[in-house]
Amino acid sequence: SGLEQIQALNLTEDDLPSCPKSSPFLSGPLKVSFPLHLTMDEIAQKNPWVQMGGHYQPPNCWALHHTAVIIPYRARRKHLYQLLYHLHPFLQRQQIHYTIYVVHQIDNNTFNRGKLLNVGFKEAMKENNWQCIYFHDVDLIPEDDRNVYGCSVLPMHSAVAIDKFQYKLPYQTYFGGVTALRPTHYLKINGFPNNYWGWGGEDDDIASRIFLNKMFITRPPAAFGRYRMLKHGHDKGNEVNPKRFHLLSSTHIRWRRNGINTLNYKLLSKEQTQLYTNFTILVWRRR
Ligand code: UDH
Repeated sequence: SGLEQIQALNLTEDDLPSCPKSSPFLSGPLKVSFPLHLTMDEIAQKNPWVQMGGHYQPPNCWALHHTAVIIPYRARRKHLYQLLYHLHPFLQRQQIHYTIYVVHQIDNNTFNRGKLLNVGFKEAMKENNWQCIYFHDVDLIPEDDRNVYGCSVLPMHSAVAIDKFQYKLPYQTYFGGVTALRPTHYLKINGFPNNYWGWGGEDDDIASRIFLNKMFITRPPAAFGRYRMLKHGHDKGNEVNPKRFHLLSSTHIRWRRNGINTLNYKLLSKEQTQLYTNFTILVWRRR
């Protein structure tokens, strides 16, 4: 294949023309459906250009975007398969260079989305000098491929219009679901907070961190930033966090000493599967 040829030749930025600003393969609005009984093999067969570990690079041009997609995960296998099934073709049509990383919290502690995203950032940056980090919930399926997964100079909130919220922003400063930052900006705000256990608040905390650092967020046009949310009930171990409002009231005091600079976890394993790189981790929780 073209990709193998390029790898064999070890081509670099100097050997390939840049990809065009707008990919000729975009289709715009997508008809999103959810096939039953998906398997990894089936999805892999549909994406022969994706390499082990969930890695892809356009074969004929040098990508304009180098993006790590990080998915916080526990016990949502069906959602993960649906997301991989939709996201791989979506990203390939955008002609970007990317890898999909899944950060799996395997312990029985309360779920901690912020911490998992910090782990994803740290581990992904060890693998490659990514220029853009996408933080992507497992249950959000994009509906328009003009929503390009690359970073601009501003932190990006991509999940602008979700069906569950009648395709409207639930509130103006909402920064949840699918967001992206350049590593320099992520480090400047000290990443996500590590101490939001259970559902809610960590997305508002990172929004505060951005504003406290005098940055602004940007969004794609609502027609592009459309998503369908996969249905799910209440997850065991991700109960609504009653402390979230209290924590949010002191973000301005805590953000410098709670984040990527105070992250602790244990990486149990790293596996390359056909469609993603998996980090299995234990989070620590002080009692
Ligand atoms: N997640 C898991 N497993 C869990 C919990 C969360 O993988 O057990 C991940 C997953 O990527 C998910 C994300 O964390 O998409 C966010 O969690 P969520 O889907 O529960 O949050 P969201 O705000 O849910 O998207 C909206 C409806 C949930 C109602 C429960 C609280 N009112």
